[in-house]
Amino acid sequence: MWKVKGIVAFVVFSCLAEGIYSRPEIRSQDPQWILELKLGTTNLGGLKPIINGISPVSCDSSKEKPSNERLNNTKEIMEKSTLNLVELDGSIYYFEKEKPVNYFEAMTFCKTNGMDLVSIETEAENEKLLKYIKANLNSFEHFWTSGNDLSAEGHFTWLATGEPFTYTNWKPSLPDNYDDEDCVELRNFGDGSYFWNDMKCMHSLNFICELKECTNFCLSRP
Ligand SMILES: [Ca+2]
Ligand SMILES: [Ca+2]
Repeated sequence: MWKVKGIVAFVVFSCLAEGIYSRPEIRSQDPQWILELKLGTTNLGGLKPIINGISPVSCDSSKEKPSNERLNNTKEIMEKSTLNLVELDGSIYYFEKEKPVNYFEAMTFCKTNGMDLVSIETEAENEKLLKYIKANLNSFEHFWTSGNDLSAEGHFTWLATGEPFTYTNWKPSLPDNYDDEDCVELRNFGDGSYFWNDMKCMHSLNFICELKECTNFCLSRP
């Protein structure tokens, strides 16, 4: 009997401790999707339908689509989206250049269109984006990515995937956290020189959305 009571007490204490010490700070100015993340009522891996009639891409590895079906899905999205999507080596991006917004508004825009702010995980992806920007958008200086160190200063992660940075392309001497900068931009420093910089999240910048089929993070889930 005492053993049962002990187990019950332990469970109750654990739940209380979880509530007291682990609950993220909820701020009224947070966008709805951030509130949902903090409250655990949404799943970052899930994608909303981009257009009526197109199913969201599943991140359940057991339901991974064959490559030809993925290609058809990509083509369908390219044909039907009202956004001016760009396909670069099989990946789909959206470059916002008309309406600069803060980091949170940029992520909200991407997510409500079935995408995420871009995560630049490899040198090949960075080069691919730069090649397109240099050829088409070289008059634009700033683009938000999904990178930030909001949760722990100096520890940068991609919000879209939850993964820490592995590949980076910081300008030398950056990130500098100047006046508490926590969100990562891809920036034209002039003369065709593009690097990453940490920037204050509330600045209004252009941004890049990325349509991810499914991340390694999702696929590694049981
Ligand atoms: Ca910072
Ligand atoms: Ca900086």
